Amino acid sequence: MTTRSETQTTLTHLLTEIEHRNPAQPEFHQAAHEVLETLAPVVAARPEYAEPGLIERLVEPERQVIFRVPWQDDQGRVHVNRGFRVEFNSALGPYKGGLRFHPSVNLGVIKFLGFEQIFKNALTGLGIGGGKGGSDFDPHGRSDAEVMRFCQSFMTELYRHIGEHTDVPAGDIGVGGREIGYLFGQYRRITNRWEAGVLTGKGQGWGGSLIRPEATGYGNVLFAAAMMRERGEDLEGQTAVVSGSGNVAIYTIEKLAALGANAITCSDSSGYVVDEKGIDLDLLKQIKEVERGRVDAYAERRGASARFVAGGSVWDVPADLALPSATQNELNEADAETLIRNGVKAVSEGANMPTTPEAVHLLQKAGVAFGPGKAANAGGVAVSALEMAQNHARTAWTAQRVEEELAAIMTSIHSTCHDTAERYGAPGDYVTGANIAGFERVADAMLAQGVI
Ligand code: NDP
Ligand code: 2IT
Repeated sequence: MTTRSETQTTLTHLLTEIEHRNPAQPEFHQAAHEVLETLAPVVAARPEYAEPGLIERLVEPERQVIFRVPWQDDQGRVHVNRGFRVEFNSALGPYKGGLRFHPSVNLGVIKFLGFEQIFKNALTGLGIGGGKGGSDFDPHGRSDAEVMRFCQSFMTELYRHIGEHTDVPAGDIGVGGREIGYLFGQYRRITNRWEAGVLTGKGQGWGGSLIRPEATGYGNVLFAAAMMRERGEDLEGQTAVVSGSGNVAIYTIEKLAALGANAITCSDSSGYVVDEKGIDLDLLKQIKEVERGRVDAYAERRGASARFVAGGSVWDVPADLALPSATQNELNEADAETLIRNGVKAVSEGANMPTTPEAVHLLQKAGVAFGPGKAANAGGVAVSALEMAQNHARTAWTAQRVEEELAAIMTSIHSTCHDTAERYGAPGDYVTGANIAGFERVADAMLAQGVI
């Protein structure tokens, strides 16, 4: 019988090897550390998980595709971007995960996202494996025609790697309904197939699911509500700081309002807005979803209750709840100290890995309920899987049905993480609970399917 500390030593060696074999991929190292540092209790308790090679296979993507994406701007200039798809693990189902278009995208970023996605998708309880993709293309300031040409060029290479039973991409940063439309059109043209289930986040009327746009934000608020219930509280009357102003942030703010809480901030890469009366969602949606503008325009048009702070940290604004919904490592140690000083009760990650490891540690030590992204933001991919189910059945569910399923999935993820943490001696530690519960499901499937 291996002890926990022997197991931890083995996992630490493995982490060193991961760093060595994957140089210059700090985000991937961070994601691997976060998971492997919590697995010792389960690997020590269940000898089958100590089988040589199991965790080594888990941290090595099944396939990584990198390709050239040339496209022409409206002036006829040629640009060359890089496209990625990392097909990380298909033990539970077809690779599933979003596409990110952002200048910061590189292989390490896509690998961190793909690695997280394996455990997140396992936690949903649905039949989806883990993958992620994207490009260093920056859609900001590009015309619709330029975005269309880029998407068509991207899909002209990607199409050969994906399929409803193989790999099913969706949106992420910089990829929303508009981009999914252009990508789907090109896939359909090249393959001459109506294969609705090849992409999710499609428009309603041509295979999209109701509530998919809302699902990540709504799901995160439901997860935060479940954590608050554990503390004997609900969301009624709580104030919230939300970062970001994209898909996840907008529907986080919407669901908070529906449950009686008040989101008083949003942000983008230019700075943040504080609105004492609470964010006016119609105005934010108009500026972000229709005009594709910046958040300072919100403060300008909202009047006296709102102000724009250029740069700065949204986490300086005191609130009961914090829901980071922009990007990785956007909430650091100093931010965590400020949040704790201001009495934050819960932090729930709408974004992927937005909280640095030092910040997570501080928040947990201070007794703040902390919901890790792979559990808290799983509502998006869960409804993507429901979209796939509707596509396979050639049917469309009502919004009410999808919302009920989403709520049930989030409740189940919360209780799974909560109970697993308790079972492995870490009560209240949702990070450990999420990692172990996700790992158990994937590892069991990998063991059953042999060394592949
Ligand atoms: P969007 O592109 O719709 O919005 C992203 C928002 O975050 C924008 O306000 C953007 O500001 C801001 N942002 C992005 N990068 C940075 C950066 N480097 N610094 C500061 N601000 C930044 O993306 P989503 O809302 O879809 O995604 C947000 C997060 O949620 C990501 O971490 C994503 O991985 C995660 N997520 C998304 C899911 C989904 O279904 N869409 C599901 C689960 C997780 P700006 O416009 O100025 O760049
Ligand atoms: O990070 C994520 O879970 C997503 N971007 C959504 C993935 C999906 O396939 O819906």
